[in-house]
Amino acid sequence: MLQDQEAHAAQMERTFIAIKPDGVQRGLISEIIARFERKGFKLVAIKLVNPTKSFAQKHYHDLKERPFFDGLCDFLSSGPVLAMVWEGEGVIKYGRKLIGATDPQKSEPGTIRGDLAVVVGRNIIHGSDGPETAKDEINLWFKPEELTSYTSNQEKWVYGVN
Ligand code: IDP
Ligand code: MG
Repeated sequence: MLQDQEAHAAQMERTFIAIKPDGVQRGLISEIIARFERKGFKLVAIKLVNPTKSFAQKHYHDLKERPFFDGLCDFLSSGPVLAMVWEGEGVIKYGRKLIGATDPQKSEPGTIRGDLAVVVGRNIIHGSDGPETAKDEINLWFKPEELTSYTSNQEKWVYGVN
């Protein structure tokens, strides 16, 4: 069924996705990007960054009481992270589905963590867990001028928008 342009625009969302240092070091950037791209989601921002430990602590502030917090922040700040923003209908929730469960031992085969990672401390990828965190994380990692806005050539075929 064809959607109209307004309904489509109203359902568009953005999420923050990051390939952690283990995913970068293991050469999994193209594999991971391909999964989001082939699905039909649209890349609107991307950069390779070396976050400081205090930046990592900001990113994971919700987890500061957890015993693994310090090691997690050391790890995130240990090497390059590929920071991205992906756009699409339902991309926040579905991005988490593509990623799989936090613990790769529990992630389904077919998911990124299920197929490509083994332990929770090296689960290769981060994805925002809801609309509020998506907004906060995009603002933390990107300046407004680093976010692009464009109509992809595929859009009418992915969404059936007339
Ligand atoms: P998520 O990445 O699936 O959203 P969160 O619960 O938000 O999972 O945890 C953030 C990150 O902290 C995880 O991706 C993982 O790298 C790490 N982490 C979570 N639980 C544990 C644990 O029990 N031990 C070690 N690291 C953990
Ligand atoms: Mg999380």
